[in-house]
Amino acid sequence: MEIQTINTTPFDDQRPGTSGLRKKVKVFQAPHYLANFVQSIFNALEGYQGKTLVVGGDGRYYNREALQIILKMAAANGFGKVMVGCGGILSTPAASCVIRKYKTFGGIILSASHNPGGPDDDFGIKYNTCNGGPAPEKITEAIYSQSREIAEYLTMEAADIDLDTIGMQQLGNMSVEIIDPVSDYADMMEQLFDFDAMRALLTSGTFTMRFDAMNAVTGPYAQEILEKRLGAAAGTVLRGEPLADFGGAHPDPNLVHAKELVASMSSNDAPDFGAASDGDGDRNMILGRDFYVTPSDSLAIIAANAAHVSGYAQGLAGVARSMPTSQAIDRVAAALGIDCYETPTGWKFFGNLLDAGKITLCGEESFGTGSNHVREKDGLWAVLFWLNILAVRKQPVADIVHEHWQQYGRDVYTRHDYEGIATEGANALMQQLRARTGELSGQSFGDYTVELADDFSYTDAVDNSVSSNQGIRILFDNGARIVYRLSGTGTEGATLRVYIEQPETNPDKLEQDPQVSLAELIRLSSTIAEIEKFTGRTAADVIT
Ligand code: G16
Repeated sequence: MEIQTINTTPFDDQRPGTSGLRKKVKVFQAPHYLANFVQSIFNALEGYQGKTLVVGGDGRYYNREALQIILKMAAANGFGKVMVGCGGILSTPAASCVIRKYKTFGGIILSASHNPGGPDDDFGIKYNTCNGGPAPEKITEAIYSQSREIAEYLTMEAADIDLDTIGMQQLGNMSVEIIDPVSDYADMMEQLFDFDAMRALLTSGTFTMRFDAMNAVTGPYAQEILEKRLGAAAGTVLRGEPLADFGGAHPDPNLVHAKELVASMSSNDAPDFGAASDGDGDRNMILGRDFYVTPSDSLAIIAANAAHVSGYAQGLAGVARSMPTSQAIDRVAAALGIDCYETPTGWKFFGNLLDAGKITLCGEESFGTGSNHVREKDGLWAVLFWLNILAVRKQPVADIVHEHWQQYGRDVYTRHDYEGIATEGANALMQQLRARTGELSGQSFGDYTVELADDFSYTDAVDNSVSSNQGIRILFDNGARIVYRLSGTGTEGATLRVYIEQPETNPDKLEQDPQVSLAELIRLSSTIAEIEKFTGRTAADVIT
């Protein structure tokens, strides 16, 4: 098997976004496109000769072809071994778990997360470092600069690896180990949670749950853990087989894209607990009977109830949330007397805080929750955390949330997304807002007076690195906030995200629909940023 040097020229659009490089499948299929990026990853790294790499993906269209390309390139570049999930499958949190458990050099995860899959839809690739987490900005920027000057890449002429048989194979001097993608992860969950109590609840005959795997990667993990190890009734896991195109569905666990599950939670025979996960298994949505738990509330409630869960009962070192995530977790941290960090959007910003032991739990409004058990957000972990709380507290989901609001107050919250808007208009909107932050401070809009408006900048509490331009914040003197940022995960045009939040402590108003409670702020969010003028849109496409 001979190593081949292939001449190539740079592509100018390979800067990783919020979470790796995401493009249409057809872009990745263009000659040299994927190989250029993979070689750029390797060129940005040092000291991997003879070391082990983990590779796997969410099973979406082009996953297998991409894996074969990466395996040959890893062999030609001198890796000693690659561990691959059987069938090319590894959920994002499971990949993080395997990287950490086997102390590998790093890993490559193939996924475009919650974006649709199929020949005309999205694909993605990202590099994770030896801590199991997404590469920090200094590495993603180094990969990008390599991609701008790449002139050749290394590969190997060899037969394809059999991805479907567990065991060892050889590719040149590199060994390839096909591993069970589920068992290491499932074993870890068994260490963190009280499986006996959860099994007792699920087999009690008085409690039912439904988990929607959305035809995506979490199906086999949920079947093993919920149905096999915890004894949940067969059929508890819906849409459990990972499909290359997610069955034509959009694997994003929110009220819009998991609508069958949401509808079933309001039916006469609704289960007690409902949950869903996304394309690559790192996001989660939590539902009770006729009740939706916002991701921001879910994070706060998990933190407030950590003492009930054996893996976390020893106490929390601290917590963190991304800037646009609601301040519900801040209230819990204050009550517990622990630090609460505010980071930019992107799981990579939690890595240093977790590694340094400054935080135990962290989460984002974008349906991401996690802990120091891995270095990715973890959908099934969040679902199991809730199940553990339900097994101990023996109350309905809605009651647990209502009691939480009574105790801590509620941060009424909504996110309005304007999708697929023209990039120029989106950039112009952000630029004018940025330019006006100074003049906005002190201005009043009806009952709302701006205390501070700025473009969020973050200084890492561990390595002091600074990340600027992370979103426009408008903070009002009554604790309300409006935040504007452009998504860094889309593949078509731009998506403007507007995050709207207001604290509520009046017991009579705690239960109100957020779209009603926040009506005035929602209106202000549109007029202050002149959304219609810059985007032509009068209403958001997705409201969560
Ligand atoms: C990724 C990141 C998250 C981020 C989310 C949304 O999630 O890992 O940290 O919150 O994107 O980012 P944006 O608002 O820029 O679209 P995932 O699940 O897509 O990998």
